[in-house]
Amino acid sequence: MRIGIVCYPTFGGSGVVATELGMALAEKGHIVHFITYDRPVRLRDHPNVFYHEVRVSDYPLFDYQPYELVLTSKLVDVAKFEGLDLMHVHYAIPHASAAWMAQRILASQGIFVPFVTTLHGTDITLVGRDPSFEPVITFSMERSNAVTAVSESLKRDTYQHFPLKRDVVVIPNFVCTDMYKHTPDPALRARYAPNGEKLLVHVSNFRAVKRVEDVVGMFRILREQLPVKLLLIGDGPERQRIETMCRQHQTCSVIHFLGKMTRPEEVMASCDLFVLPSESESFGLAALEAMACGVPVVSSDTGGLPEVNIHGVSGLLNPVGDTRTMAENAFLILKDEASHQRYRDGALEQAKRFDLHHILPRYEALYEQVVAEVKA
Ligand code: GMT
Repeated sequence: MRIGIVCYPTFGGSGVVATELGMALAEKGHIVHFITYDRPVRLRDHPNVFYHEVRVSDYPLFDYQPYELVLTSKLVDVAKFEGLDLMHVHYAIPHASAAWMAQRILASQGIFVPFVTTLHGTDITLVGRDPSFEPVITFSMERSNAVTAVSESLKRDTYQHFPLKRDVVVIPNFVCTDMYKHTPDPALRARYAPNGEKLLVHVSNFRAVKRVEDVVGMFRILREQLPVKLLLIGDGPERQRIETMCRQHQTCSVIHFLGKMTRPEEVMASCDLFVLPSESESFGLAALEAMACGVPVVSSDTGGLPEVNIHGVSGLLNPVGDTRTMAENAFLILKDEASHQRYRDGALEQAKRFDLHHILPRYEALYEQVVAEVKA
């Protein structure tokens, strides 16, 4: 198949999922065209992968550049000249409405290209709930040839927040377990945990919804009981505040900010516990990636996280904001080797359920169904 993929090319989970999906499809012989405003961070060179940049003009009349229109034109162009069978847009805003517009323009020229919309979370639970977006999102979801959500929880949220009548198919996020292994790097451990401390890790875009202050909060409580260090990976609006907080607490020698990394799993694979205390999380891809490295997870009990992190198996779930319980649960996991190993094994087993090889055929089957429906 010839598939056009639209996503946000940044470090967010939706862009990672879209890119890894495209790479896996290319590996299976599909031709994949990425249509994005920048090269997706996880995109690798492959003979079946092509990248088309959406270049928004900086005409001085525009206070706000019309990204959606430029994307629409690009979609029309790529669909027409590369002979796309299907467009797959990740994140509803504004990708689903751009795809619908492109579809209508193509149809006016006698070309019919279906599109699949994948909902990732904040497009529904945060940004999408803004009433100024609601009519467009509802409309473009209704007009998508298929809509998928990355968890049962996100599917429920979608029906709760939008007056949607159509089906939403759940296809969970995935991880390539061949790429993620528990392979501790002795040099990294020597650098950050020279005295055999347990290494805690958190990866996010440091937005308020991630509650990074709770990672630091639970870490400070846990530190009273256990020799631990903390690695914070990623960057975003909250980073400065968190860094200032750590300086005030004089914890700079035990908390390390590593910034944005293209391959965080290389660090995670050397860590002992992943912490994800988010306010809301439709899935929690970073937690799944940690689990695939054999790293148990202490997370909040919110959104899609209980579908990914199984309480008592791959890690432990906690009420949002309850840093004391998070610290107690982290202690339960790390307190002795037997317990830690049991959770490590549980994390690996649970990650295998989301292996790429199980999930990819579900997308392929959906694509085939959608293409067959429009041909019928
Ligand atoms: O978490 C973010 O802030 C980024 C956001 C995105 O759109 O990239 O992530 C969402 O999509 C990910 C991939 O499907 C999910 O794993 C995240 O849970 C989801 N984030 C939220 O729901 C807050």
